[in-house]
Amino acid sequence: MKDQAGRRRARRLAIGTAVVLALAGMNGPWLYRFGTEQYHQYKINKPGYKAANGHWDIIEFPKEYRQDTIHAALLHTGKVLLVAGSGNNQDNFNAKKFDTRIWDPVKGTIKKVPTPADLFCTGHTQLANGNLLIAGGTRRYEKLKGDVTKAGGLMVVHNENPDKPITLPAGTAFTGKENGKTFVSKDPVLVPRAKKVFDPKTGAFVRNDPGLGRIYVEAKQSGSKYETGTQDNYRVQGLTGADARNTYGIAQKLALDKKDFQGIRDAYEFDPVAERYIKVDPMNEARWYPTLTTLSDGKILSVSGLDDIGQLVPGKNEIFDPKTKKWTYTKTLRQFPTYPALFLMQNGKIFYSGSNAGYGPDNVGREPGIWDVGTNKFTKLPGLGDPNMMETSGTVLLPPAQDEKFMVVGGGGVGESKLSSKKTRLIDLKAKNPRFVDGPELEKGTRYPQSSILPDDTVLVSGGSEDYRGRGASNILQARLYHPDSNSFTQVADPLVGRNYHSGSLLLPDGRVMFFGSDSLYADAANTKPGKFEQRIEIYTPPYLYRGGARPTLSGGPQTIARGASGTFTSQHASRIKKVRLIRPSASTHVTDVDQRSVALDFKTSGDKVTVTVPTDRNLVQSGWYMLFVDDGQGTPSKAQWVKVP
Ligand SMILES: [Cu+2]
Repeated sequence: MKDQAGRRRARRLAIGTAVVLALAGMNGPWLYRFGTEQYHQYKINKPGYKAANGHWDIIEFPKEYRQDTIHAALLHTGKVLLVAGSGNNQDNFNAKKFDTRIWDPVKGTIKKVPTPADLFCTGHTQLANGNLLIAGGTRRYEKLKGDVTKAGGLMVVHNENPDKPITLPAGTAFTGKENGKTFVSKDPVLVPRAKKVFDPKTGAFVRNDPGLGRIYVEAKQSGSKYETGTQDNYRVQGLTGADARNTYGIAQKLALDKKDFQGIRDAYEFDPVAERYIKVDPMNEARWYPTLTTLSDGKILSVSGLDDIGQLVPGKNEIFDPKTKKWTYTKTLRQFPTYPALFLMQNGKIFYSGSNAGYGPDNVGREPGIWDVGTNKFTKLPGLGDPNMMETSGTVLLPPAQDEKFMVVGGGGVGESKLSSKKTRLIDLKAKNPRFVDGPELEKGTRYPQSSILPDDTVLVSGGSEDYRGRGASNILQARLYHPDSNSFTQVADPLVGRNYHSGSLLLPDGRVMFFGSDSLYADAANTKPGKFEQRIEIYTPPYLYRGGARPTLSGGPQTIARGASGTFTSQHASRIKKVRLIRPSASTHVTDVDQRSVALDFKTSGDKVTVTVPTDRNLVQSGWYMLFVDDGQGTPSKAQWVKVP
């Protein structure tokens, strides 16, 4: 008690001192700022302002529920899955503290969900059965230069024997033929047998192509004297006879430089009804930062990521079959930087906008194009503005999805570059010769812009930062609505919370938009104090919910409508309905959300009924759960009804 009273007194004294200091420093500008802040609060809360600009509200969870949300997905229960894993926090990782929450945006309730692995920087997409497929995550945190004590890196083990594969156990030693230095493997590796190559015309044997295995090796002892300068060929210790001749390693420079994050193979389905993770077959490749995209046949393509030794996956892509729940490699290789923005097109091919989240060499897979996964043909798309600033840009399929127009927003230079782009770029994939053209500019160069499709066919573009991870206090507290019909932006109310790296947004079934995450490198403008992860949620309520007058109602109707089929719903405002939209729920991380899309539906009204028809194209309307919105003549949407397209 005495202690507490003493502390309280001390605090009162401290507050008193602070007030005195503030008063001492008080002058014109301070009073002015106080006054403008009050006026600002008055202004942004006026009904007329909200009806024109919308409104932002911060949501802070009770302390024990807060987490570093890196991933968010809207579930067909109307709740939002928020995944942190270790949340870019090495202490959490070391303590195996992996977090997931389920939040009900209407009731405001929040629940903890046991998290089976470190899903920090996993990939995800909505499945036809209503589950969320989640694959990849974190095996090990990065080690920055200076923290790396043992020289190490990638060893590519070669097997020249066409008759059998060879397994090298963990702890295998490799000695350089030139440099004489010895490195030891951290894990076992299976090296496939060599392939015999024959001349296709004569059938004569030409050569053996060695089987390759990739493994991380490091020096036995600490220190820079064990570093190597350049590429060398390595003898494998402990092998004899033909094995010793057929098996060898090749490594580039093995040094004390930064070691990147390492991925995991684990994959899960998240069941929104049971609210738990269900383990499925692991991927063939470990992946940290993969993109998962639904293909024409309903299978899921998994692309890119850093592998289990922290290297960009060398073009090995794989496909998940939701029926067998197993993964199979695609037949050919194609390499992309991490979290590539890959979208299914109406012709069944994949559109790659060039957006990505920033790991991988700057000359590999950076150019946008159209990819035929079956034949592996890749047709480059010309005209992209600021092509060297595609990292941390955002890509969105503009509404309605039928038009197949995409917008690429902002972005920055490779790695920790200070460059960032003000541009938006537009491309019409239905044009005869599609090419990017510049759209309206943002005021500032913007990395990490969050973009969400709204049911009235506008796109909310918000936040981001001018410099890498908000350096120099460069968060951008601005939001705009993009109007595809007039190709223009209108600025709306400013968000209250800055959001850069590890952030995202998603449309809620009631027409509001939820924002999560942000991971500033520094807490101050001078870049001297470490940043803190942004754990607050923010909700944007668009102008259409402040217009006065009743929003259209929508109720009843079937829960399932097949492609090509119709369903009849009840609306007290049926005669006012001007648009019907089917919106696929978001699954978002690192401002990458390849799931969200808004499909226009044909409809008829009669009395208080509205009958909607789902298009027949499976590439346009992928199987799964959707939010069905009806909009009145002002663009005011109903609340969504959930509809399953089988
Ligand atoms: Cu990340």
